[in-house]
Amino acid sequence: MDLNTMRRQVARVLEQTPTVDIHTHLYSAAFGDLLLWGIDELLTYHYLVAEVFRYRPDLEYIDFRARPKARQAELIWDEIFVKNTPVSEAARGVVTTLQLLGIDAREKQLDQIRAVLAHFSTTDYIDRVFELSNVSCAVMTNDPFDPAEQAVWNAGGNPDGRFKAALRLDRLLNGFPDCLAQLNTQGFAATTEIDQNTTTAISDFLKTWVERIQPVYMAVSLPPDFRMDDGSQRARLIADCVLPVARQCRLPLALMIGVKRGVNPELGEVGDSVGKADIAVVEALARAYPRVRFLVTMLSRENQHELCVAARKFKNLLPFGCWWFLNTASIVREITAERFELLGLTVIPQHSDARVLDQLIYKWAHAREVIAGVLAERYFSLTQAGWPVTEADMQRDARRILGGELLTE
Ligand code: RAT
Ligand code: ZN
Repeated sequence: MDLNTMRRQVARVLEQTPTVDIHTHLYSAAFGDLLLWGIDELLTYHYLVAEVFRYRPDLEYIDFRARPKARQAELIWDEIFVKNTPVSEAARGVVTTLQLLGIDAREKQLDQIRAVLAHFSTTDYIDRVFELSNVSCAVMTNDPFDPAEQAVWNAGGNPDGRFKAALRLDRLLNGFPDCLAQLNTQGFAATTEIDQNTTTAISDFLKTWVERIQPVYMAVSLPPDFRMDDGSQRARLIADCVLPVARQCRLPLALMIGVKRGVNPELGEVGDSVGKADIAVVEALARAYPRVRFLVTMLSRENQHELCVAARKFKNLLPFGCWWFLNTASIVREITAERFELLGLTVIPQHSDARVLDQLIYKWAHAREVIAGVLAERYFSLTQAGWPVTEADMQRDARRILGGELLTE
């Protein structure tokens, strides 16, 4: 078999493998308006908002942000898709999504696209998107301090098995003082002093939320200068509350390292950037807490090779995903090849980070295509070395890396 035939075969196997998407910002229908979907949401995705200012440097950030969402969507459509060719990864994603939904966008009429999508109910659309993307389960990002989410969890939570929870700890760990009032309202008597009483209260808070939402893991995003030995509130809360609860509840802790929040504050949530982190902090955590499983993704391209090496040294480290600015075809290809070469099939190559339901369609179409290309090359060189790889082997491997098997190991 030649390499191209093998590529096609692997691509087909990956397309047919139901995928567990281990990090999204999606919600089930029970969460009402928290679940975003449709063309206007797709167009106002923050990755594209960042790009529109590249084409229109004359635009004031504040003026753009003051527009209603529909007007923002129209502007982005016009600038990136009509007056220019949508070549960036996020822009191509909209095109792939429309194509796979069977929407003819050749006339570039936004209203026509809106009209097609207006026929769907939310629940029908969820079914359609899960079917088209072949995602079997999407892990949400659940913030225990968000009142809108609390209302849903208190009213019985999420009944849809295609969505699973993840307990996100950003507010607790990165802005602890701002959480105190809410912690107390929720019945957990914490104070600014991280003493025995406060660590007990926070641990109880975590256990209560674990019980309530049954998360697949706990997670936090961290800046590039994150350290455990700086005596910060964050480091103490991680050491004294989060890691003991992770251990006790047998929950992995996902560390998403390397985000510099608010580099351009005028852009709001669009203004975050990237910085290189110190892999030593990951090594130290993995070494000090061998019984805790760490899912790790790092935002800087420069950290990827050392993360692979760290995972060779610590079996409790599981690298996952090509996060955010790394989620472009050329970089996913590079990182995925590096991971397979250094770690075999013991990584979760990608997550979608979808914020808009429809994005599952393109993020997984694009990811599968790149992963298939990389895997086909590995298989091809094995075949050349006298080690034939059967379709059954490919299916088994695909289930392992896409099907969520590594998460439950
Ligand atoms: O990729 C993104 O959409 C980012 O804005 C973040 O949400 C990041 O993925 C995160 O989870 O913090
Ligand atoms: Zn995310």
